[in-house]
Amino acid sequence: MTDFTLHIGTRIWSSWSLRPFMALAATGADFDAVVTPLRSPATKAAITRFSPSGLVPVLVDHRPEEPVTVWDSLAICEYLAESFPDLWPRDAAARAIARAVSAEMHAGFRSMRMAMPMDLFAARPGEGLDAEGVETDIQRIDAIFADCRSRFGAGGPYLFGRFCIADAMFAPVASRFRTYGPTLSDASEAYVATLLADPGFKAWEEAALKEM
Ligand SMILES: N[C@@H](CCC(=O)N[C@@H](CS)C(=O)NCC(=O)O)C(=O)O
Repeated sequence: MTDFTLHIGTRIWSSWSLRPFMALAATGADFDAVVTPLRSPATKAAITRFSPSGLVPVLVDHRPEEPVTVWDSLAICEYLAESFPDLWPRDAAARAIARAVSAEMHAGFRSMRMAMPMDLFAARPGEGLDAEGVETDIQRIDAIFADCRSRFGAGGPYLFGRFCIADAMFAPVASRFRTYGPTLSDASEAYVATLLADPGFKAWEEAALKEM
């Protein structure tokens, strides 16, 4: 048996599932990803069998003493960071900002989420960009990317230099930006390219192709 099972939704759509997948992939831990197909009449009943919230993602840590089940993408990432502390920046100030932007992503940007749903391999340039609130969301995300890269990114191409949970949280945004093509600053363009080339993201795409 692997150390972890990560229950996820259909990869082309499940933006919430992509986040802990990216974090788990970055740890190098041994894990299985188990897909529950979304958008089917059977979805809710199937997810409810293993998920207390009725939502994916869900992580099961197969500890010999007692398995631990964790739901919610950010809670799963935090749980992983207990065992893999490098999932957050080491510096306390950088770690605090990484947590703040992760929480902001987790709780916000509803207009962008609604108007620009993740659809991994789709190309819909311009669609959804004029919906109410979308421009404001995109400008704020662009500012987060540019600010983190300039203040904390000296050690590598990710928001805080090397990969951390904040990058996992924004990976679905990179996919959305590729699909819908908003205008971004040069710093954000470069960072989006980094996320799209990340080995965890590539592994997700490869598995998504096999799911289709
Ligand atoms: N806040 C939750 C949101 C999870 C969520 O909304 N998951 C969607 C799939 S991406 C889901 O499970 N939907 C259930 C359904 O479609 O019935 C998290 O961060 O994990």
